[in-house]
Amino acid sequence: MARILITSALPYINGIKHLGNLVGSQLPSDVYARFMRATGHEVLLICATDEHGTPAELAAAKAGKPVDAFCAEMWQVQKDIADGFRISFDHFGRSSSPQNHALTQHFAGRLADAGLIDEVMEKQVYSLADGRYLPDRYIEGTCPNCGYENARGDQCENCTKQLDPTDLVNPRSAISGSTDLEVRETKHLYLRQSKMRAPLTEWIESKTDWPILTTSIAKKWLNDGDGLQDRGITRDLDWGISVKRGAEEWPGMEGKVFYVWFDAPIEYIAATAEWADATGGNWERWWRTDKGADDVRYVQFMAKDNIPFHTLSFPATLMGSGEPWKLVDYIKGFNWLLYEGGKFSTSQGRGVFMDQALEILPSDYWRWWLVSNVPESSDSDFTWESFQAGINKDLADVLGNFVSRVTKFCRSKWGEVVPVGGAYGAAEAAVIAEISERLDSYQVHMQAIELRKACQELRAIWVAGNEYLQHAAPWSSFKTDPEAAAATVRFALNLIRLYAVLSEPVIPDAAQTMRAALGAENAEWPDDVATYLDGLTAGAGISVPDVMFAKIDDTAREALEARFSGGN
Ligand code: B3M
Ligand code: ZN
Repeated sequence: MARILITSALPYINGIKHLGNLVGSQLPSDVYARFMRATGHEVLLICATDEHGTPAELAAAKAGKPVDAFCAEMWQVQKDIADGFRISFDHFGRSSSPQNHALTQHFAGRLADAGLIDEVMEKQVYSLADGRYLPDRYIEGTCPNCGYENARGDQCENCTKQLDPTDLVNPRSAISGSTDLEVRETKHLYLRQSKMRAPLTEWIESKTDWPILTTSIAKKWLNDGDGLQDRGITRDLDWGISVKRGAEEWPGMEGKVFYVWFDAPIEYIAATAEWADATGGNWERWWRTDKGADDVRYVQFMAKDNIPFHTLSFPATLMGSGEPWKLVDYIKGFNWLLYEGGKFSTSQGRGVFMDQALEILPSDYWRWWLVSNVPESSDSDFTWESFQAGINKDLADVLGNFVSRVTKFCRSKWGEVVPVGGAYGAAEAAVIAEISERLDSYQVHMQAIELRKACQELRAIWVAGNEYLQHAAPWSSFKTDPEAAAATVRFALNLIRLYAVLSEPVIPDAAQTMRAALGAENAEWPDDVATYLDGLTAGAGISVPDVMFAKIDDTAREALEARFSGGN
């Protein structure tokens, strides 16, 4: 038994996420956590909302709410949606928590003591009308290169030229449109990441088992020069964690806050402290290698754009502190989920958002399609046709149909009990042999977090039951050899119990339905398949569950296609 710390990238607070965000961290982290718990490991699954930064301030302003109230509300919304998708977080925290304030300030103090922080005077654009400094992206004007009128302060979208806000002709605030801007000098803290090159390189080189996607991105930024540039870790904003050196004031930094990407990964630790405060748990046992965390295996889940921050900046913070913090052992990064061949778009209403998904269909339908099509080795494409096929074929025709046929046939011939009599023979032995092999590889894929392959095995395990039932045909044998038919149905009911347990990491609600039908609420993960498939007591009660998966017909699919195609 191992101890496994799992974190899912923190969803940004400013809006409800789409299915692409769900499949890129929260959902796979949950599948892995559920599998690891089911196979007897001690697991802590942590996530939180990422609440600071300009986008949060602007989203709050747009909603006409104070930013703290806005964040509190959106935290609840995101938490409810995660619950709706049955994401089994042990704690869903908030990066604005007091624990994160203290820890972020603590790290800044330690980094400063280690000589890893520089104080730098910078020129920043201040908007008198907005009463605030404007980050580069919030300054617009005419591109000096191509004359495009809506170029942003960091880059011209039209000609792709990288810009400084001071390059823009006729600059204006993207927030208010005001041109009453001035350049002011302001002091900021820079993390001297460049000094961490040697330990970071050595650490990344040692991670020979990481997925190629993760290491290739990490090494690109490491060797590119750019990735390890010294990086500003403070901002002139109101909302955020005040810049302090540990518990002390930081002269010259009054009224400034830490950059959102500095405090967000620290929230992984702080959220664990939040969990500990709420439950009486011990967070240091998960995070401090001097307090037991050297036994922990730490796995992170994230989309690929977040990889540089997790392979360079956050480890630089942890290592640079000079304290014994637990570093990540394995980073599972994901490619993009496309929507009907293109991008999901919030502004155009293109694609399905997490709240809408749950209004349309139960969470297991989404979980099954998303996990079995998770963008592991390349991007994957959500299409309604593929979704319809996945639900109708895999869930309804294969799994749902098996459960329904077996339980209904049982009820019609023996009543709601596990049939007594008969004995297993060669056909059952063949299924046991096949499933034993497939179970091994299902477990290997799950342990390796190869979720697509794991789903293929799971599906094949369901198919094995269907084929067995088709051949054994108890509805025919019942007339000539009722004992044989009893054995077949008893074996098939045992298969349902096995399916409940094995399917739980991916489709937990359906698993619960199957468990309940078999009176197998407490069934544990199988060890030996042959013994397991003889586990139900003959004569014990069963029930016929309601239809587990309804098919999606073409009319319904077309309506969904039209509804989410964008253009609003
Ligand atoms: N909030 C990225 C995002 O929402 C960012 C992840 C932080 S993980 C520490 O896409
Ligand atoms: Zn341009």
